[in-house]
Amino acid sequence: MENPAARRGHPSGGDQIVALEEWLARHPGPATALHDFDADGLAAAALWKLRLGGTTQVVRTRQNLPELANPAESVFLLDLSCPEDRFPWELPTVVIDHHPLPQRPPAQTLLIHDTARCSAWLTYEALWPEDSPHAWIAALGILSDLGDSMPSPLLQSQLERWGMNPLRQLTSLINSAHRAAGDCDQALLALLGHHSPSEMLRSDHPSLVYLRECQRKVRKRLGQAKQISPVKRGRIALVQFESDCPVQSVIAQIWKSRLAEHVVLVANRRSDTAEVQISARSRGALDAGKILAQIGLTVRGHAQSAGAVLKPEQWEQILENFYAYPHQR
Ligand SMILES: [Mn+2]
Repeated sequence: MENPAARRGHPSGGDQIVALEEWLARHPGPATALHDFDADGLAAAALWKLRLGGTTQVVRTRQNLPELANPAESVFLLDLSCPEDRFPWELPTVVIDHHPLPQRPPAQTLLIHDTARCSAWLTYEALWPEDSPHAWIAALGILSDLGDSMPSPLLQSQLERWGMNPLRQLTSLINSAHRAAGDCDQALLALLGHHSPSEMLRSDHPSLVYLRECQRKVRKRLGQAKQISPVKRGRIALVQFESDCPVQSVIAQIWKSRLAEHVVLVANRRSDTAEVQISARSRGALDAGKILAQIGLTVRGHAQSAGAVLKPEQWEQILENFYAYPHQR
């Protein structure tokens, strides 16, 4: 069998992709792809739908997986981690993801997994030949999750072809849907409905009109949140604000570059929902999860990039621990 992944230096030597080919042959029935709401998850979903044509369903919270909204015979889980033990459905499932794997992935699961890549990148490699016209969509996912200096031949070839600015602008537009607490299906429609970055940037398609509106709202909210100064206790720098947009990870990213010695902890007390959204970032050897555990806060994700969603009363308790923190050391 032809094995493009092996040629591209895929870490599994292409085994995962051969396994996916076999899996697709065994499960020809209707499939649903559950996907994350950011540019990586949306790009993965667009690449999946362009190739397999099934139903997509955006997952609005990363805390738990929803029930399937449509009947399906198999499921793809894109950029949503992999749960421990079981899914909320009893269907054969493919997980395409780059987050750390659980101890016991659910039975009947095919894993397309690599922590050194991102989900759009893995989806593109698994489903598309190297020179497909959709490579720019994968590049948006890589740019959003891994940054422009990622030594990915796929990303670098697309940056050369289309330019850094257009791809950055599109990544920002795609991400503005979830950052404005808006309709992420509009971002998916925008990716599916355009043939190139330049066409999409110039487009007056309703999905683009919508995304530009989201982007204006996000810029306004970010401008407000950027005014807040961090409060430091021990190795933790806390930035706390109230907003109707989930902009906490952008704010955490901004402070991370200025606070190399601290775990940046951003708390967004959502004014439109009864939730406090947490985003944590750190640099170097600082493990955000370990340091935040010292104030009783459990975050999910990577050592240097993690998050959580708390009830206001849970957050109040964490805040108390935070202000008492230096005395506990
Ligand atoms: Mn991702």
